[in-house]
Amino acid sequence: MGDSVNFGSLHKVCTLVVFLGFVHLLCIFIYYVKTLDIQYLSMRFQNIQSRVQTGAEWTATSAPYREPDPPVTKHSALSSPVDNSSKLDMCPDQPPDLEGPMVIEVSQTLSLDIIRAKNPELLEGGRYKPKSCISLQKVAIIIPFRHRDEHLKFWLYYVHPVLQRQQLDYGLYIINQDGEGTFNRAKLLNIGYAEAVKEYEYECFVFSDVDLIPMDDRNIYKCSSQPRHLSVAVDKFGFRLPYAQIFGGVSALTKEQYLKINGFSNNYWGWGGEDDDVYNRLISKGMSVVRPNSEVGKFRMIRHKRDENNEPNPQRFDRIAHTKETMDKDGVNSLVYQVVRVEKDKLYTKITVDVGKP
Ligand code: BGN
Repeated sequence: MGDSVNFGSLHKVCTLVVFLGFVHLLCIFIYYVKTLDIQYLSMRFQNIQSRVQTGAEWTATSAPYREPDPPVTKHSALSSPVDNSSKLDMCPDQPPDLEGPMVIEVSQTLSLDIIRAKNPELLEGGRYKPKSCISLQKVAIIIPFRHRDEHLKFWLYYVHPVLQRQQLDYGLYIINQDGEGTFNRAKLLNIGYAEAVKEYEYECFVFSDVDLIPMDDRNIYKCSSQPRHLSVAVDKFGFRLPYAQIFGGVSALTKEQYLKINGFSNNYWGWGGEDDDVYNRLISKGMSVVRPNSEVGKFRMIRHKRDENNEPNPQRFDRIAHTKETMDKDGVNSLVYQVVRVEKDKLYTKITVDVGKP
């Protein structure tokens, strides 16, 4: 009888101990959950997810070129000492100071000092943004270049004031091919893109030949919802579009449009075809080309003799016949080059590059 009483109380004590143990564990668990930073965890989770996505995009091609981290915007370089940009309105769709048709004279002698004096609001590297409003787009203007200093002076003299009247937040990049090897225009344009995005959060890229001067400032150097061809009526072609698919001369692509087509081909050495290849890329990705009318789209081409080491490329016909098959492997994801020199002037950023050989 006494034994059974002892066993009964022992059972009660054990039940109590187990119960207290359970309550203790429950308290620890509740405390742990309360101290967790749920927001931090969800951020970490999103971060991991987005890295997996971007990684897949780039590693699939084992590309030497990588999209850089977003540049740290150096506000001090572009704003007045007291940054009042938060109080500014967006610039209007139609900039108020445009002049319309312009007279372009390419016979006078110009010096860089005269051009610098004419553009006092430019900042180091050929950068500008309006003081009175927030630009609608941040635009990188990219010019492929070699031995065309006289043409560049006319371009700077005429186009810088136009871009400022157009109220653009812009930077000018002259991509100079080093050495005397065969010229590669499209690869220089890819390099311009890759170098510009390292410096600023450009949203739009205008690719321009150095010898093309707009004759009407209503032809705004910015991007549209579809890729834009700006040089539609060049004097050399009788102010007419030479053929419906032309995309050379001056054209504008948003960052998204450019990346969708994997940039431009790096394999067009010598003159011709690289712009037709870009057109094929755009069409194959379901985009179309938009243009201003032939009044607004007038351009003067500065006359020149054929450049040395830029002979018509005999491979261009074959290459443009195979754009669709090659474009995913040949473009900004396979871009390899060496920067030889970077010069920052008030009028431009000039980047001399080694593009290699065919
Ligand atoms: C085309 C060139 C373009 C050039 C325009 C204008 C070719 C490819 C073979 C048909 N295309 O003939 O690259 O921009 O002329 O000069 O040569």
